[in-house]
Amino acid sequence: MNIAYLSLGSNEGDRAAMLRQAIDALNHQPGSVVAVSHVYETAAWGVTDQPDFLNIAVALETSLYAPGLLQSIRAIEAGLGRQRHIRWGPRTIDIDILFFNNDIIDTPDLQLPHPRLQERRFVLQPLAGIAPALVHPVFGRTMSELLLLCPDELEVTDWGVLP
Ligand code: GSY
Repeated sequence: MNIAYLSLGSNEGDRAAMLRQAIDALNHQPGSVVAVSHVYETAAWGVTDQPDFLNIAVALETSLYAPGLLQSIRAIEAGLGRQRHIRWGPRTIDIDILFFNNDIIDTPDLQLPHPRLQERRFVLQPLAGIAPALVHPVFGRTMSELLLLCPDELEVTDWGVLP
């Protein structure tokens, strides 16, 4: 069995419902969601002139390998209305693979660990809640340490458990 850590975000439609539906779909298809972080309302990163996101991190046990998981995630995103028009623009759901075991992958379709996770408080804050001692296989730092070192100053507000 493999363990993947995922970041989920939504800033279009009923954001909390989108996150719940994405968790249901992950449980239905590629594996079992074994941990869900608090939900955070977060200012948009990248293109900042867009609505705030709700973000969570989850741990997923799966028998798929990373490329199969990516394919399954893309199908879930499409099923939840995700359209890939504007890079870093608003979206009903976004699911990013952050880690897949300790794998290091660098292909055009998939880079693992996620190459920008250490720059994003909206990723690290939820992730450190469910996996504080998880060690980044390249940087050798835990998620708690990366959160302390993160330079991102965009606002991240803890909403508690996903409603
Ligand atoms: O990369 C994930 C999609 N996304 C997000 C996000 O999930 N949260 C915040 N706060 N900003 C974002 N910008 C993008 S693109």
